[in-house]
Amino acid sequence: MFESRLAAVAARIEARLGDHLSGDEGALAGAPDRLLQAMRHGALGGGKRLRPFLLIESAALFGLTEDDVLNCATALEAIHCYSLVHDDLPAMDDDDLRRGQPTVHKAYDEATAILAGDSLLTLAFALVAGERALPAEARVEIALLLARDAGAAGMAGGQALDLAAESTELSEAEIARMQALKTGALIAFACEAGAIAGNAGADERHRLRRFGEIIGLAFQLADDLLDETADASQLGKAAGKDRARGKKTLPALFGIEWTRRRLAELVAEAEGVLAPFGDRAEVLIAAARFIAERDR
Ligand code: GRG
Repeated sequence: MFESRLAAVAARIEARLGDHLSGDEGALAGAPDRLLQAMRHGALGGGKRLRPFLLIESAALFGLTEDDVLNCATALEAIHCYSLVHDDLPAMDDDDLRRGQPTVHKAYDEATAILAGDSLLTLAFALVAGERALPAEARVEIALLLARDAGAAGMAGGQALDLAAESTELSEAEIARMQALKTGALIAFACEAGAIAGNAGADERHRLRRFGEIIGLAFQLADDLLDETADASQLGKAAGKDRARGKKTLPALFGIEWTRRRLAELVAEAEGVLAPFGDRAEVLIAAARFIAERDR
């Protein structure tokens, strides 16, 4: 049930991204063909689309439909895809493959990959601004939150801390901060943006943010656990490099059993935060479980 709902949202995000990246309309009308192709390469044909799913389901808690927030959800996925395109660059993780395909700089070239990432990031703000079903104040608030959570005080800042960690050892608390920004900020944004779109009260909005932060932690922990339990042949190049560099992760420090227990605790905490919503939060709770127990 949960997986089919996720697949349905993923298909809609794929279609909406595809429409925008055709370059036939909106902010991308008239963009150079090769750049559009590189953007499509980086954004289409793969990915779980979890972040837009969380945004849509958070908004649904307040009675909004998928159509009401589809552009905001697509914007979030565009930013996620930009981050992956840039993360794969030689100056960052230097990866050849992403989602089973050559990375954008391998399929095109480095400069084009930088520009494709830049353009996906920029597109995101046009999509939020154009979310016609939402009042203008909500669009502005979501855009400001997105700027914080994707930028230097959020995901990009977390990436900077991660890169700096290659030359210094991080403490457990520093690892947690880096991950909360690098991976957690966009996931927390997804849930809080749904609450803003739904005109939630302060307490409800705070609960959605907190839920997002908790499942963001679980997401990263599950990712590190997948790397830790994979044998060398299953490891992606990035994870293999991380392991070779001796990069510290919590599963590497505390072991697999500790990690599984911690994941179960995080799911229970996430459930507690959403308890006041009762059965309405069922899909979000299922998402938390999926994130903690995922095998991909
Ligand atoms: C370059 C500004 C900038 C930021 C990069 C997100 C990120 C920051 C780097 C990605 C590196 C990485 C593999 C992090 C681990 C967690 C993560 C974000 C995994 C990929 O997300 P999924 O599993 O990917 O949602 P799909 O392919 O499903 O979209």
